Amino acid sequence: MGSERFGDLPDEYVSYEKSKAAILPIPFELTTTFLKGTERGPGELIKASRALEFFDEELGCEPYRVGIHTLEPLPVEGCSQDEAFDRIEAAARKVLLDGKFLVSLGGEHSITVPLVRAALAVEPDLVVVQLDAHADLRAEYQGSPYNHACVMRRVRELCPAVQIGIRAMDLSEMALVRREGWFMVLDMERRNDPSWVERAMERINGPVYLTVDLDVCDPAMMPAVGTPEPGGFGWYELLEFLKVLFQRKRVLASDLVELCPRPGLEHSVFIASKLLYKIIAYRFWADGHWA
Ligand SMILES: [Mn+2]
Repeated sequence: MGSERFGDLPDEYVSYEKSKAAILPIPFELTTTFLKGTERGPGELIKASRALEFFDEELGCEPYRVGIHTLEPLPVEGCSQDEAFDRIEAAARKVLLDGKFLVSLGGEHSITVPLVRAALAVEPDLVVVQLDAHADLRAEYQGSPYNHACVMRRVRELCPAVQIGIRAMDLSEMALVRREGWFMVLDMERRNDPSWVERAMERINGPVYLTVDLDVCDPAMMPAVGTPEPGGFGWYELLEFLKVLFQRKRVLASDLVELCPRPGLEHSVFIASKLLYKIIAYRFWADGHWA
């Protein structure tokens, strides 16, 4: 037997060839700065997915019928950052060139850099949409330009990005955003001004790579993250935005990162697995799959 598959789905819905969606577990953790354990995120999420209901009561369909293939976890534990990034980029590029909707599971947020590189090889006009509590715009952090606190700085060097839900940054990051005129929706602004969704849609003028740092959520709902921050999205607020995003933009690939399982916080892991399933559901609902 190979490794665990998402949802323990029946054989006819999991082959690589027939599946429209592919899940890539990336248990990589090297530079997290507060709580450790994100390398156990992908495995625990997949384990928790066995408890999911596979009917989507909102969309009135069974999203797994598009086929969901779970790839082998990438062997990146103990790798140097360079080696891990090369493996991540190569694995992601193959799945994208095969025309599948790719959802990668972290692991720490730094994995988004090679994932975006892979997506850019397929779609040069890519725009990255980041849902995150943190700006992650430091030039370097703790001696590394590829620390998880630098991920969006590296992404911004590759392509345009839209940052949403931000509620933790330092003065230099805010100065940089102002100076460059970069688009960012602070979590406070999101709460106070509903026009943020339309403003974000205007700025997303190309195919999308979606990166979801789970700390964008309210830590009351999602405490199992490496760096929890007060505030953030509730479940339905998050779904409402994702539904609009998938409906209006072509989303090529997504990741869910920074899940940091800890005893007593199993609900977070289950919620993350349900979020992954909703992302796949919206992606193919937007294609008219269940119209
Ligand atoms: Mn974050």
